[in-house]
Amino acid sequence: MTVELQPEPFSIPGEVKRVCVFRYPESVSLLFLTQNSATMKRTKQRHLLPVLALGLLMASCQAGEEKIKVIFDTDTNNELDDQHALAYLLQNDEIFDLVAVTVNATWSGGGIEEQYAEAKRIMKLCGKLGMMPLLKGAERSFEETWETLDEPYYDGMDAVEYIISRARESKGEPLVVIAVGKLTNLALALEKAHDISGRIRLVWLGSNYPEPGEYNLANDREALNYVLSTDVPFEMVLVGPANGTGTASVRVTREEILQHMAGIGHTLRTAVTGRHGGEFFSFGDYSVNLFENAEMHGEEQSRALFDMAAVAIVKNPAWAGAREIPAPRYEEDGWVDIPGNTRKILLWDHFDRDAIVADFFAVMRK
Ligand SMILES: [Ca+2]
Repeated sequence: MTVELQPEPFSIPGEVKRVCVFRYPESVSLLFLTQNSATMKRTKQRHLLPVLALGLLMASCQAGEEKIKVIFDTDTNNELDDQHALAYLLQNDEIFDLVAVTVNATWSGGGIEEQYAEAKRIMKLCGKLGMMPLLKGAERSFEETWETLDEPYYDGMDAVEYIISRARESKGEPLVVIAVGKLTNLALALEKAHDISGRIRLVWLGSNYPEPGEYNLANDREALNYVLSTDVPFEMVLVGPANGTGTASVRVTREEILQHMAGIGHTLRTAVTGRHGGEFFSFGDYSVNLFENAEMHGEEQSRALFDMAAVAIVKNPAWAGAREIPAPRYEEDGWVDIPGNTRKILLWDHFDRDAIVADFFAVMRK
C-alpha cells in the first residue's frame, strides 16, 4: 500500500455534486451519487450497488440538495483517528450538518471524562465549540446498562436520550449516525425507543468481517449483536479484513501530516492545552502533535485514519465499494453467517485511499 500523495495542487477524485440516500421497500438502504464521468470510471463495478430506477433516483434527489444531518458518536481519546474524523466533519460544513457529538468510552482512551475532554478540545480548535451539543454517553457496556434504561438516570443517558429525540425529529431523510467507537450508545437508544429504527441510517466503523476481532467490536460485542437484531439500516465500514481492503489501508505518514497540516485551519486567540501537553492555536498544529506522539507502523512508518475514512464514504460513496449481506451474528470465536436472514446489512471496503486522503488535506486547508 503506497502512502505517497499526489503533488499539490490536489485533484479531488469523485468530487461530490449531490448525494441521495433513500430506502426501498425491502428496507435496504441504497446510496447513489451523481458524479462526473471520470469518477464513474474509477468506481469498482463489482461493488456497485444496484442502480435501479434512475428516474426515481433523480426525483428523489430533490431533497438531496440539503446537507446531511449527522450525529457523530466517538471514543475521541482513543488513538488519533477520531480527532481527524471530527475535524473533517466540522470542516465539511457545506456537506454535513453536524447536529451533535456524542462520546463513549473504550478501553484505550480512558473514562468518559477523557473522551469528552478530547472531543471538546477538537471542537474548540476547529472554532465550533458551543455550536452543537457535545454529550457524554456510555462508559459501561450494553449488557451492564440496558436493564436500567427506565430508571431516572442511567449510564450514557445524555447521549442516548439526545439520539432518540433527534431521530424522532427527522422527517424524510433519515438521521445519519456515524459511530466510530463501541456501539453501546446506539444499542441503548434502539432498545429504549424501538420506533427510531426507521429514522436512522447507522454507519459504524468496526469489524474485520469475515475475520474475527477488531477493537470497536470487542469493546461491546453485545451492543453489536443487538444492533444486528434490529431493523435499523446498518452499514459496517470494515477495518482490517485479511485481504487488506479495510480502512486500515487509509494511512498517512508523520511527514505528510507535517507537510499538509502544520499551521492550517481556524486560529484561536487563546491556546488549548493538548492531551500530550503543549499549547495549540489550530487543529493543524494539534494534528502534527498527535502524530509526533503516536507510534508509527509498518515499512512506511504510517498510521491509519480509520474513522476519517468512515466519514469520507458518507460524503462520497464512490470512494469505497459497498455490498449487501444477510446480517450475521458475532459469537465468542467470530462471525456466524446466517445465509437465509432476511435482515440485510451493507459492508464497505476497497477504500480509495488516495482520493480520501487528498480530500481530507484539501478540506482541512480551505
Ligand atoms: Ca474511534
